[in-house]
This record gives sequence, structure tokens and C-alpha cells, in this order.
Amino acid sequence: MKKWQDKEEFKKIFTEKAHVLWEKELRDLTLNEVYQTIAYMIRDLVSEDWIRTNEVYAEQKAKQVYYFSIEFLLGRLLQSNLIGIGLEDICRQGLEDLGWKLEDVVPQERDPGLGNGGLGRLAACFIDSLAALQLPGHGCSIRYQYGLFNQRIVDGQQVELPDNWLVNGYPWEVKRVDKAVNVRFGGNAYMRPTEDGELECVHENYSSVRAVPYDVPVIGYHNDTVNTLRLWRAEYSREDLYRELTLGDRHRAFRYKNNVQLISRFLYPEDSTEDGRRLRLMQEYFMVSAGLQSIVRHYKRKYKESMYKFDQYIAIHINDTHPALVVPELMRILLDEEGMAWEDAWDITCRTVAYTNHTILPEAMEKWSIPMFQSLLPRIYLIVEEINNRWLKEVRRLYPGDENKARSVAILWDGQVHMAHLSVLGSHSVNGVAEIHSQILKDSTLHQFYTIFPNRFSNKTNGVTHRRWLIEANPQLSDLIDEAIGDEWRLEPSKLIRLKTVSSDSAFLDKLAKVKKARKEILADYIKKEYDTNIAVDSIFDIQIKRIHLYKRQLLNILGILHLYYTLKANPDLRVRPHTFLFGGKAASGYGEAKQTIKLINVVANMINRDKQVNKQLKVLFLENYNVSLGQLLFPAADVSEQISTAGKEASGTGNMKFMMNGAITLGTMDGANVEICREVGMEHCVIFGLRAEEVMNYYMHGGYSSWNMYSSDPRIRQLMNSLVDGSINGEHFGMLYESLLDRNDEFFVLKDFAAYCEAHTEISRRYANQKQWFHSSAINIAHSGYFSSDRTIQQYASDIWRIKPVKV
Ligand code: GPU
Repeated sequence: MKKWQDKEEFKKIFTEKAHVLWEKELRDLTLNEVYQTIAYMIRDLVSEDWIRTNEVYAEQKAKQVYYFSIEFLLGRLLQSNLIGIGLEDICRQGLEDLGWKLEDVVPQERDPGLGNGGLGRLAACFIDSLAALQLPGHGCSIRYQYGLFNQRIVDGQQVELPDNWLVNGYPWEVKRVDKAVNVRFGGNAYMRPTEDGELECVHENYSSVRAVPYDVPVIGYHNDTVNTLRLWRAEYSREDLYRELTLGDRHRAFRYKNNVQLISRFLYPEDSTEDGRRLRLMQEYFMVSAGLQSIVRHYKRKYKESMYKFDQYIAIHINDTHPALVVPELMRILLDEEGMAWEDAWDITCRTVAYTNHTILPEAMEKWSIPMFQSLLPRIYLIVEEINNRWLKEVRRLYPGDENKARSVAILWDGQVHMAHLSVLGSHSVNGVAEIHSQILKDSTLHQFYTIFPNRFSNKTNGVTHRRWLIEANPQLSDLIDEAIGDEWRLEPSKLIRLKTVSSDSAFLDKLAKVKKARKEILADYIKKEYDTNIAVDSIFDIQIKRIHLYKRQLLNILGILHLYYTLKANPDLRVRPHTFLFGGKAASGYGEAKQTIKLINVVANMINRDKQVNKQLKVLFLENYNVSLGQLLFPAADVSEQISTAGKEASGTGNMKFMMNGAITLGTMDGANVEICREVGMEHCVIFGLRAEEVMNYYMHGGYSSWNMYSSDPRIRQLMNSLVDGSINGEHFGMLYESLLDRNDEFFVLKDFAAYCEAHTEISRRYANQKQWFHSSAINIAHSGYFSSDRTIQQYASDIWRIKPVKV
């Protein structure tokens, strides 16, 4: 790559580019135009490498992976791309000469809200790691016009505003009209005999949607690899529109046009729960069909190999079940377009596809009603039916008379299409995202499949990219690490383990404490500016940031805070270590309990922050619109990482890893990746509390838990529960939460874990009192965070599942 040699060259190119783009003098540029100018300059720099990367892959016929995900939560790209190509400093200096600060330009970029939470952010970390490791791998998703809603808090309540993230254009994308494909919906499909006695499928009266790809470069870290994230947009096909119009039905024509445009208009505001909408199914098939068609076309044109060898050159990964239709869609292409026999097509499909499960919450398991599925995707339905028939025949042959077996592995059952079952059956690899989660899949959720295909199952513990979450988010800490152990960890995060050698060194720990303080100051400044609130940087910053969900138990956290408040009120002379509790996260728009939790947090926060008797010791804040960029400000400033989901419920969690990488101590349950975090760092460097997954499971299976008993036996709980409904919290009522905790027997064991949670907090305060000990733990956490780099995760996927190798560009 021909880079800007120095700031003078940067300034020269910037000036030329800005003139061409905006036709005005530099001094008249808006900050947003400055941002866009640099983005286009970076595009220019990488364009040759981008073309070259694809050429080299094709020349070498390298095996490639396509990572299909209904979400990619990218975050801003300007700074990470500058860091990736090693030009951040030159850019900063050049801008400074021209009168701008890079720090003011960066926030001009809007976070593309193309994801909800962990699943989408994982996909973004994964493509970052693929490029960093020079692996041939690309992302495939939808270019939603509106991302996840923007969250405002009004009177303590969540208000959802549309996230029109594309208003000012998106300089990182390239529209590729020449690569558009058509996707078919509706109509009718049936089998008919051909002249030579075979069966062929007829699909007629369907309507066509044009899928147009927008490509975003995924730039490798200090290498020449530029992979592609391909985002599909739905457009109406002019021919179809004109046909309707010439047939004289204007209403039908406009309905067609509107329906088509809806397909890529909104990202669904759900995280782990699914409310089965027709449009969502359309989105899933749209992404899958467009993606697969373009992969097959590229394979035939550039690799010029037989479709019988498809799986030797192509791996397809499905990020949870939202892209599970790749299984029948690849079958359709192989059967109908390539004329393959069923057995061959099935064999190739299973060898190509691999599946990751991200949840065991039963309500989050995707199922579609058969009538809806059939009317929307008639040809795909015929194929799914055939897959199911052949499969159940096989199962009944293997386990005669065992209808339970058949039921628990069926794809079509009870009038529904079971997407997880389709995914397991149609792939050669199934993995969970943390050890405990993979074990639960084998033991319960997918147990029957596991008995039939034990070798198909494995674990791939999640990871996060240390490039964004440490190097970019926390340059102060990154520099300190360089100083202590050299900078090799930037390329190989496992080298962070060398920090153990300085983790008891007082001089180092003092510097670590200074860095933490500096990051708390940066956050405090932001909070002062945005909320006009002062937070004390010598208080413990205790942070819970993630989607709001009953199983994640933000309720446990806020009830703990409320109890602390009552304790302080009842004991005016009591002095506790000052605490700042920060929350952030969005609630799905239709999720009443989650929204009421937000309200509770805000009302309690208000009550506490205004109370002069306690607000020197206690401060609570709910930060609006938690997203990737806000995360980059919060993780570096945290002392305590709240990871308090009900054991067995959080598949992995990935925020836990971002916190530890930035030196926060985990306060958590034995759930998801917390289990591995605390195994790596040692029990003495995290604080673990609460029921274990087996205990939770036991209560579910055999009963024996009554939240009313907790209410009767623990006066603290009684006081808290009463306060939810008696108006004592600023006159507000929280009936829905009260019901969930008491009348519906506290499904997530908030009250059961309450006492242990309070003790865990006491333990945190006790440990924080010894600063040297605290920062020793902090250092140990950073040292072990190398294991939780997505580079490690991706290497495991690459060697165990995809069988792909690095390619030097
Ligand atoms: N997850 Br399924 C989501 O964020 N959204 C989903 O629709 C589904 C799962 C999360 C899990 O809840 C979280 O535990 C995990 O760390 C993350 O996926 C990535 O694996």
C-alpha cells in the first residue's frame, strides 16, 4: 500500500480531496465533511489492496469462509481503519496543522446500528480478526436503512427514536449495481415429471426482489489484507413494477413496490427473543438467497471448479439460526439450477455449512408457522419437507417405536418449522460460545441430536478484538503495557500474559492506577457535558452495560443499590466507600418488564442523587443510548464489571471480556464465559456469587423455590418488594416487576441470589480498600485477557471448522 509518508503529504492529499468532494475552501468545511474526506482518502489507499486481496484468493483458489449474520454491530470505522493501516499519528498531526483535532472529527461518524447486542458485535469482532489474521473470510448481511432505535430517556422512561444512520451517506460503502441478483418470494411450487421420468420443480407466479450489494472493506491490522463485508439492499425490479402497471393494477403495483422496500428498511429491535414476523422471515431469506447466489456465481466464474467440489473451496457459517435457510437454499441451487441428485446435493450442503448456537432460552429459539413459511417460500418449503421426511424416516429406522426421539429432532413439528433443528441437521459442525453453554447444548437443549451426532458438537469460546477494545478504546493503558512488556501483544494478544511479571511491581501498579483514574476522568467529563452531573473519580465505578433483560438481572443490581440506600438512610452515621453505579442498555420495544426496569433504575437514581444525606457516597446514572461508541468510553473507566445473569442463561457474554481487558474486576455469577474468566485469573481476582447452573436447573425441574418464602424470611427483601408497589419510590409503582418477582415466582432467582449479591458487594469494597491488592488483581485480569481475544477464537474456527489457511496478499 502506498501510504501518506508524513503529515505534509496528508495535508496535500486532504486538500485536493476536499476540493474535489465539496467544492469549497478548507476553512468552510464542516467537521462532518472533514470526517468524510479522510474516510474517502482511506478508501483510496486501500482500494488496490482490496482488489488485490480478491485476486490473490482467486488465483490461489484459497478456501474462503462466508460468515452470515443478521447483524453486524460495527461501531465507527474511521479510527480503527487509521490504526489498522498505521496512519493515526500522521493523520492527527496533519489535521492539527489544518486546525482540527482528530478527537473532534471521530465522533462525526455515526455508529451504524446494524445490530442489537452481543451477537452482532461478535460478528464484527470476527471479521476484524479474520482480516487481521490474513484469513480469507467475509461477512454477509443486510444493509438496514434504519438501525436499532436511538434511545432517549424521558421522565425516566425509554423513548425510541428512529436511527436514520444513513442520512449523511456512508463513505465506507461501495454500491455494486453490476453484482445485483434476484430473490423470489411467493407464488406456487410443485414437482412435475420430465420426459425422461425424473421429477423437476416448477415455481411460478412468484414476485422478484432485486438484491443490490453494498460492500464495506474490512481492513487487516498492519497487513495488506482487505476482506469484504457485503450488505444487501432490497430494491423493486422495474420489470415487475411495469408489468403490474401495464396489467392496469396500480394498487397492486404500489403494494409490490412498498413491500419490497420494507425488506431492508428496519433492523428488528430484539435480542435473544423472537416474535416471529413475516417480514423478519423475508429478511432472512433475502439475505441468504442473495448471499448464496453471489457466492456460487463468484465460485463458478473465478474458481472454475465443479459444483461437486463446492465444499472444498467454500465454507459457510451461520451465526445462530437467522441465516439457517442457507441449508434449503443451497439445496435449491444444487438441485434446481445445477441438476444434482438429492444425495449429492445434501452431502455437499452439510459439508459446506457450520452452525453456532447463541442461546438456550426457549423463547428465543426460532420457529416459523408452516402456513406462513409455505406461502412465502413455496419452493424452499418443499425442500424442507423433503429434508424432514427423509430425516424422520432415518430416525424411526434407527430408533423404532421411539416417537419421543422423532419429536425432539424433527424439523417440522406441531405446525412449525424448527430452525435450530434444521441448522444442526444441515451442517457438519455445531458449536456453543462458552464451555458451560456448549455443555448445556449437549446435555439438554440439543441432547437428542448429540446422541446421534456426537462428533458434530464442539465449543468455541467467544472472544473480542483487542484492537478496538484495548488499543483503540484505551490508548493510555496500551502505552503503559508497551512500556512494561514491549508492544508484541498488539500483534499477539496472548503475549499480554507477560504482564504477570510486573503485576506485583509497585511502580507499575501506581501507573496502572493513574491510567484508570485518567480514564475515569475522561468519562466524568463526558457525563458532565452530556448530563450536567458530577461524578467523583475516586469512587468505585461499578458498571452494567448490556441489553436490558430479566435474565441479565439489572433488577438485582438496582435492588442491591436501593437496599444500600435504605441502609444509609437508616444509619446516618454509616460511612461506605463512595460508589458510582452506571447502567446502559436498550430494552426491546415490546418488552414491558425490561422497560419498567429502566424506569425503576432512573427513578431510584433520581431519588438517590437528589438526597444530600447520601449523594456524597452514592450516585446512580442511567446512560442513554448505549452503543459501541459509548462502550469504548465506558469499558476503560470501569473498576467493577457487573456480569450477574442467572447461571445457565447467558450463553457467553462478551462485555465481560472487554471489561477485564481494561482491568476491571468481574463481579459475576458462574455463567457463560465468566466461568472461564475466573478460571484463568483465579478466584482471588474476581468476585463470584450466587446459584450455580445445576442448582438453577434443579429448581426448574423439581421445584422447591418459592419467592414468597424469600419475602417472608428476609426483611430486606420484604422492604424492597413493598417499596415497588407502595409508592415509596418517588410515588411510582412497579407492578409488573413486583408480579414477576413474587406472583410469577421469580423465574430468574433475583430474590434467591439477593443475599449473596449483597455479600459480594461487601467483598468488592473490602478488596478496593487495599489499592495495591486491587490493582494487582486488575493487572492479572489484563494479563489473562489474551485468551479472550477473538484472534484466538477465529484461529480455532479456522482450523477446526472451516479448514481455511492464511493467505499473504
Ligand atoms: N445473543 Br440468539 C444475542 O446478542 N442476540 C441473539 O439473538 C442471540 C444471542 C448473544 C448471547 O445472549 C450472549 O450470551 C453471547 O455472548 C452473544 O450472543 C455472542 O455469542
